[in-house]
Amino acid sequence: MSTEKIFAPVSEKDVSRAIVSEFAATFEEFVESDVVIVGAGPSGLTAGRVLAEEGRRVVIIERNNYLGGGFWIGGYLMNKITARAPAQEELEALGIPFKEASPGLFVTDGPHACSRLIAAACDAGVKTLNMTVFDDLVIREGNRVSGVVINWTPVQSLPRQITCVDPIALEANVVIDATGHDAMVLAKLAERGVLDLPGHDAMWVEQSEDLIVEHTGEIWPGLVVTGMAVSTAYGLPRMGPTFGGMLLSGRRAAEIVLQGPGG
Ligand code: 48H
Repeated sequence: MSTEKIFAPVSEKDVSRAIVSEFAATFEEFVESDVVIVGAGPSGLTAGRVLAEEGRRVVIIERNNYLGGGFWIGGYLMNKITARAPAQEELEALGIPFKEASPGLFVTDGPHACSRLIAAACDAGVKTLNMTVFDDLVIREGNRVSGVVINWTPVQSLPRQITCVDPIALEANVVIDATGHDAMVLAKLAERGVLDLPGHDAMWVEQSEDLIVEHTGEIWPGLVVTGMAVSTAYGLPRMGPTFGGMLLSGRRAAEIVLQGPGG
């Protein structure tokens, strides 16, 4: 039997050191960035990718271990994703295979589409902090949003009587709320009574997606809203399991940041 080893001689300390030093270096860099996006669903990943392609330093905060939000599965736990024209152009640009289910309606495999969307954001230079939960906003002069307060997701499950773990903050020129139905970033302003958050309306596919893209934008100084959070913010109809509006809203959010203050 050969005594030659297949793998390089690396010990436990080397593995630990590689993880700690790389994580710390990335984290240190993104303590201050151009854009912080909260939520790694289809709208947040698209906004992040477009911004990073334009050279912006972008970090996405995601409370789950996995990225992708609701883009892995379509409706009713079935893993097919649909998109209405012209959003198939977004799928095409990412090399996601799809077919036309009926005129103007396209269907693709959720896992294939979602993994491509994540990879494209990472390839463009977006950094991600997963298992990290948005906790609050940093707000400064002129009521301008200037960053986010975050914590490790598991901290939320610790009993208060055992420990209290204070969060930390990241600074950014612009924050994007891409947290979907719950609009968690906007909810912090609503909690303080300074923003009305009506919640989304009933389903009406043909109305909702145009309205979401139209309403995507800066909702508070330094704070842009995208994706399903736009419906929640403005009381717009929901669209059900079709995702073109999320992709185009993410792109629109990025364009607004690029044109606007802090862009
Ligand atoms: C960190 C957080 C926090 C927090 C939430 O839900 P998403 O996929 O969001 P969108 O808007 O990109 O896409 C919406 C789409 O998936 C959908 O639900 C549709 C089309 N519904 C239509 C209908 O009629 O029902 O992703 C949001 C992401 C998720 O990954 C969350 O885990 C994350 O945001 N998130 N991350 N801190 N406090 N809250």
